[in-house]
Amino acid sequence: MSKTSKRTIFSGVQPSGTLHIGNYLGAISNWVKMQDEYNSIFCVVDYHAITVKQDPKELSRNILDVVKIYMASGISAGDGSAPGGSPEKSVIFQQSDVSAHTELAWILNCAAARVSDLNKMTQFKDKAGEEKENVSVGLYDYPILMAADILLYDTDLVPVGEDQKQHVELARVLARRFNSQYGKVFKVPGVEIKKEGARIMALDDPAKKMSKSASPASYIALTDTPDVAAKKIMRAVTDSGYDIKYDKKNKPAISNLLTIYSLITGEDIKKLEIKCERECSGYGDFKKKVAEALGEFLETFQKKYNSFEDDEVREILKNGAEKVRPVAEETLFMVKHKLGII
Ligand code: AQP
Repeated sequence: MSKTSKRTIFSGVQPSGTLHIGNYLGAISNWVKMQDEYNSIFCVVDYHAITVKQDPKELSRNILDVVKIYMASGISAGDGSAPGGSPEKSVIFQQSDVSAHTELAWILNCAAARVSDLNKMTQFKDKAGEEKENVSVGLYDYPILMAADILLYDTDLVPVGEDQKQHVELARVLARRFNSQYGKVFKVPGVEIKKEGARIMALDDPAKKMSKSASPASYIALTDTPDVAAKKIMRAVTDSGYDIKYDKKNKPAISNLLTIYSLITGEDIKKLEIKCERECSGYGDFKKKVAEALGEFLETFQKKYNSFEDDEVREILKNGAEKVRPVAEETLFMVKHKLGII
């Protein structure tokens, strides 16, 4: 991959479990829209996943499955000749295949990041909770590796869900700090967050974000059958009252379901409120509609998802790493040169 005149986007997903509609609606669907306009690099961030314990067999399965999710969502990588393939618009690769990521992370740890930067990270506080003395050092340092991922590729924009905004802001701080101390190497990246769907909430607790490491009842996996998804929607918590109204403060659960319904169908939330007022006699009817729309979406999505072979995916990852490695190594070389290592 050579540096092009197009602006570059970089983003990734951890292969830390089954991807859910939050990952899709908040991040991946946005990548699909952006890939025509941008030089697009999408990573399977396996080194991020091992910041918490992973079962080795499941991890290697999840790495391939994340690529299948990217492709089923509409990310086109590969040469288009494989079954289900389409013309290449994006590069997909596995983080651990390009060693410059961990090398740069170490350098940023030493030459740019401060303990006080990491102490501000809210995701660490949420994920570590009471266990903060016992979790891995990697979980604490995760945002520095994420900064390295982004900064290696002269990234202009990082499209992510809202939970990752603070991490991208840290990447900006580290880029500026390194540049001012050692001379300019890094482009300072921007963050791109969708207006709707940037934070899809858990079905069992609308105060928490939908998360793949939480209980399966709290999320709709992109691989859930329509029946399983319908059961989860029907059991989702609701708010007091009867109105089907978007009101995040007073009706967080219904607002979350309305957001999902709107993004899946492409219908405006206001129109859906009117439709539901006319056609639903309560939350039960409303949930049935959401479940039906989700079922249709999942069926189409999974047809594509199941059409990809493991070997095809391995080939895409291998080719992707070969394309991005020279760009990453060039940036790393410049960094090492500025530091006086090379
Ligand atoms: N609930 C969400 N709503 C909108 N966007 C979301 N994202 C994650 N959850 C939601 C976005 O999906 C992308 C990939 O996320 P990730 O897997 O790299 O890590 P995460 O943000 O920590 O997601 P999870 O599901 O909560 O994973 P686990 O449980 O493994 O930590 C990111 O752009 C993220 O913002």
